[in-house]
Amino acid sequence: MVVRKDKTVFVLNGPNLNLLGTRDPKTYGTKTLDEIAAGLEKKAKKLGLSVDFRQSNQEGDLIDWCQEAGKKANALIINAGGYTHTSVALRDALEPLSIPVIEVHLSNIHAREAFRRTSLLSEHADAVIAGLGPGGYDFALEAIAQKLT
Ligand code: CA2
Repeated sequence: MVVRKDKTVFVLNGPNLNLLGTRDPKTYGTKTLDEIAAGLEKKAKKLGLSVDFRQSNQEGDLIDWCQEAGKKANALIINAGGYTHTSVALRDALEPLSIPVIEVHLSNIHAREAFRRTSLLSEHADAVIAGLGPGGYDFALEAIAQKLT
């Protein structure tokens, strides 16, 4: 019997994304992060992938998880929240990764305040998706499925 091992995609979410669905629906939509995770896990199954979906408000956790992704994951999707615009340390954690990395933002960061228009992470991402709401995670997963097959 052949046992297929699904390829693993780490999906990392940064600060305050645990608050999705509680306020600011105009900017971030109405779905909670748990709902986004559930939808993505369903989609992953169909694509023959396995998703490891995580959120933390701590910069160090996100850095540790990027390092872990380098050892265990086949691809990484990251919405680093506010750390996108500030964290040199997180950028440094992405730099050595040799797996596909897709940066996702729910909102169009380029159509918002000036400080959100810069991402320190994008240079070390293969692609960036912004402004498509939770669907951005789905598109990222589909792109990764294509890249990995
Ligand atoms: O658009 C995105 O996905 C962001 O990464 C979201 C971050 C923001 O700092 C980035 O500039 C863009 C913030 C997520 C906070 O989400 C909340 C949702 C509801 C209530 C409060 C915060």
